[in-house]
Amino acid sequence: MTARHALTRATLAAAIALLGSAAGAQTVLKIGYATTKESHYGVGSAVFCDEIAKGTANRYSCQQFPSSALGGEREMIEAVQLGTQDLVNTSTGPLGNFVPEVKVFDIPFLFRGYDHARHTMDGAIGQDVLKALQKKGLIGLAWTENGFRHMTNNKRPIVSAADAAGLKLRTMENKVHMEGYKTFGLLPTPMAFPELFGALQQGTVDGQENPIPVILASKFSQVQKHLSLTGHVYSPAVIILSPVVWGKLNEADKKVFSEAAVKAGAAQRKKVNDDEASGIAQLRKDGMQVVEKVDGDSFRKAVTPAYANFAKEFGADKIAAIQAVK
Ligand code: EAX
Repeated sequence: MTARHALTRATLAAAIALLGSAAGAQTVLKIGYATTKESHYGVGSAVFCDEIAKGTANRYSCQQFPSSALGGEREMIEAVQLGTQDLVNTSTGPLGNFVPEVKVFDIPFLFRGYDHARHTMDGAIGQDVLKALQKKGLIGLAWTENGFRHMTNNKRPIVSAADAAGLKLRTMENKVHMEGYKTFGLLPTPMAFPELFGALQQGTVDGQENPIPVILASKFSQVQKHLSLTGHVYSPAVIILSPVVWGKLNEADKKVFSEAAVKAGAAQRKKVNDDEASGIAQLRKDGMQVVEKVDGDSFRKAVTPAYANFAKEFGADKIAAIQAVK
């Protein structure tokens, strides 16, 4: 391309953009998530929305739908795939049903802690899986975060796996979790998140498991007595864009959207850190009895036999590669 051509093209693009904004060509994208606007999902989504508005001179902005207003996470992912919803900031809980590559991250006790999990998601392994969403008609813009999951229940304090045994526990619609939790002796009951508070209130299930930010934002302290810091599995989250919207973006806009999602992920992780730091005290204040010193080895020992199946499903080499991330 000659310099003159490049210039003409740039001028043309600017003219079209100007024409667009002059004509008020503003696109308001719907973004949904499970928890409140003040929660980690809300914090991350707000950053994403600010960044795309800034980066596209307000040609794109968002309308936020917190607190599962657009439905459960599985429903929202489906809607984004169909293009009837533009964006979702969702946990990977139900995502493995759409994109099997995601499921490996749902193995209990796979990650040693936040650094390990975040390095894995940000590194080659995590980024490859993010790209795999495209094959299923989902645009994974960036990993955000839900956090390490802890158990709550109304029956007894859980210190070791023996205490967990026999409890009816709501799980996400996630086969890997369910298989893992069965090894703890739990009775996993899959249920969409919007039904969970009521189910806990009515005693349909004894307990549930979620990261501290979700337990706080959803006020589970009102319906659950015991919290145990089991940290038994990492719960990644991701901002997914509809391929319908993605197809309309020019290259510069695509870059703006992708970078906005990365910034959203950083802000969401920071909120998870903050909630982890201050949340336990808050939940105690709200009346929960908290077991901080959990016998993690009893859970790890229980789940070890299931790793043979996980290796068959995902490849022992894949699991080892994740474990080897520093
Ligand atoms: O993503 O369903 C769940 O328990 C999730 O952790 C929650 O919807 C937040």
